[in-house]
Amino acid sequence: MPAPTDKLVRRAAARFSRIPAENLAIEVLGDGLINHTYQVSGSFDGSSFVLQAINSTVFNQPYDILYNYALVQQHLTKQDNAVNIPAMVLTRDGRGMWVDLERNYWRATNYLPNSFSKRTVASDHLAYSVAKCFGNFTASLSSMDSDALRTVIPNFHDLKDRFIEFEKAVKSAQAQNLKKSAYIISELRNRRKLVDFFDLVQRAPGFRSRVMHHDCKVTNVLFDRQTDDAICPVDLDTVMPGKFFSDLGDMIRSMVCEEDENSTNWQSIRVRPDFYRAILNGYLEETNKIFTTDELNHIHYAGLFLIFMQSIRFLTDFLSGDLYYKTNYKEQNCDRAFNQLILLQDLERVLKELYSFDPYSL
Ligand code: GN1
Ligand code: MG
Repeated sequence: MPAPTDKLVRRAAARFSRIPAENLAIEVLGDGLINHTYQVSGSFDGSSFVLQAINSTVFNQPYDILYNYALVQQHLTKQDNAVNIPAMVLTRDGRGMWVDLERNYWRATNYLPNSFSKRTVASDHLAYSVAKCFGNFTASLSSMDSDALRTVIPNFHDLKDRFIEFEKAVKSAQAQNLKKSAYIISELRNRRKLVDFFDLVQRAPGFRSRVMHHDCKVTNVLFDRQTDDAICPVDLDTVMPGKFFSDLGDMIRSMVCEEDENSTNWQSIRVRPDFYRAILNGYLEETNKIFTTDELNHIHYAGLFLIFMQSIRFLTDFLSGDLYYKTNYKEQNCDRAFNQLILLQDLERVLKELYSFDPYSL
């Protein structure tokens, strides 16, 4: 999805604001790989909101996002001590979405004053704070019927399906791309056992269907400027039914390493064991009362699944001609896949050394 022109962004912003378009200050926000996101501020009263153009190739039922958002918000407001999520901002004529002539779907949420986001976390305490925040989200929504939510992207965290798509991409890839990624392909294939275990998670009743955020990377949580604590999850487009591993897994994936998924400082891509522990502690403090014994006994699969799946997804996109993720240079998706593979290998080492856990020994 090409970025909307400045003129179009301004027109969209004006739909959600009583302030005339020419008096709105607009800035690109965050570094999402799918949607285009902006912060819009009124020059009169200083109030801000977050405006987003939804990528309707990826989210082909954009109204389902609003439907799920409203259900989740309603449920959270009814729970004691539940995290809050930013309120939806409606268009001037009271709608949740504005669709322009190019069929871009625009929607908006409140900007929380004094909030900001981070690309990585610098201390294990911060990692703990993020994990506790998302843990609160999981636990507060565990009393909700997950089937009430719409499935916005079918098979989204389905490792089996992702692996099949990856093998298809390998079959139809160009020779030079196969050559460039031969090592990554073979290392990913060596980890087929993770797919088999995922298959069991899909079928066994001890792994419940749960409301999952499905994109719990650190950039999707807001921090408080004063206290530096995590205050609430954002980017709720992929909230839908899922399994226990998704949210914990993405937090591990995005916080356990001091480099993010775009880094090519291969030497620095490694797991910080104290951060791993802090993430588990923060998340489980909130969720151990709602997770089943099966889920708790298999908790170490969360990080492995998500990092493995992300490496597969980046490589699939590279092999298919970079159709899905935004990229800044030609082989970026291949680099991202390699980054995630190194992280996966290091997590396997840490789990074996510190937790005597080896997912491939079964
Ligand atoms: C995408 O657009 P963004 O950055 O919020 C992706 C996630 C990936 C992530 C990798 C709908 O999220 O699943 O984990 O990139 N979202 C979708 O950074 O595919
Ligand atoms: Mg997202």
